[in-house]
Amino acid sequence: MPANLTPDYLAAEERFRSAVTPEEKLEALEDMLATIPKHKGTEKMQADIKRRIAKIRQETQARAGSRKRPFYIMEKQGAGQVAIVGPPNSGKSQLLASLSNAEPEVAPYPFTTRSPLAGMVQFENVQIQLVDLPPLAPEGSPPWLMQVVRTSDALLIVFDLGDDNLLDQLDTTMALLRRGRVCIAEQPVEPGVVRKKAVIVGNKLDAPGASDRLALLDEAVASVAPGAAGRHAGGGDGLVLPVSARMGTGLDELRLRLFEVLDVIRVYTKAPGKPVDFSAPFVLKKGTTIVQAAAAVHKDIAKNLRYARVWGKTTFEGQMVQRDYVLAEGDVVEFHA
Ligand SMILES: Nc1nc2c(ncn2[C@@H]2O[C@H](COP(=O)(O)OP(=O)(O)OP(=O)(O)O)[C@@H](O)[C@H]2O)c(=O)[nH]1
Ligand SMILES: [Mg+2]
Repeated sequence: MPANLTPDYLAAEERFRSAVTPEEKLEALEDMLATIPKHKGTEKMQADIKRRIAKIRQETQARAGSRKRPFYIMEKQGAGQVAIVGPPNSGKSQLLASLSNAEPEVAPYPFTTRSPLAGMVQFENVQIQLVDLPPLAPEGSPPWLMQVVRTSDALLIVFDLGDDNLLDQLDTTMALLRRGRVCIAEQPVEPGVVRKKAVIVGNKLDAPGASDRLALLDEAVASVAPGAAGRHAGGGDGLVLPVSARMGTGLDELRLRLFEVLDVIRVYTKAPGKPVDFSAPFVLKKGTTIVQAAAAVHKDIAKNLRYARVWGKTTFEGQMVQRDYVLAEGDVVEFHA
């Protein structure tokens, strides 16, 4: 019996043949099943399509199962992921609570935090992900902690300005990071050691004696990790940023430094003759070129790109630039094919 296949069915079958991913195949097969004429002559074909659908479903489910991440791997979100590290009880969780909507447990004794918790921090028109972690301590930290530290984009190291053993905190933290094969200073790294940029804060600025201890910490950081914190645009002369997570002091400056430590730029795209939407930046790595930015928007834009116009602090209004032009923070780009 002739199957009398419809154009819709044939189109779906064509899509199935050119499908690459299991998802595409599944979608095409489902369309084939929906559009195939339902009569005796197509019964075998229908059964065949159903069998193939079942097989793909089974395979994708099996894959999803085996790819399940361990609990401590936090999916990156926003402009970048910053891991909060430091000695016990320094106020890491309080900082996350003060900067984001997350509600970590905060308590006046050490080793309160046992598993990671992520929260999003708003900085102007972007969000930065912070991950609160158990403390780095000589008594021991969970074996997965350094893995989270190593895969993060940058670190927020929190010390306790209310603690007389402040310099021990610093030495111990640096030693434990090194043992975990992470370095934060601008030293040449040995194989297997990853270098992380860090924002270093002295928390509990409201505690008695905190300012004196801040001066000590600043000096010590300058000698053990010069350049660790990098240069920053905001105020504050020292490497260590003083904050009070409890009182909210210094948190605006901290948001800025969290953005800076990620080494990213914000770029805005516009269509010719249209206004710019400044609320939705593309967040790109420093050093990104025009053609790389185009690829981040859509691969076809990059492929067909002839030139772009850029409005920014380092260009004149609407300057024509080539594909290899390196973008700057805040640039507005108009792609031309
Ligand atoms: N005075 C003062 N106390 C603070 C500040 N921030 C946090 N604390 C207190 O310090 C204690 C420890 O705070 P947590 O945020 O739990 O410290 P943590 O670093 O997360 O501790 P662990 O999870 O054990 O590593 C709590 O009693 C907080 O209330 C601050 O800015 N000023
Ligand atoms: Mg904590």
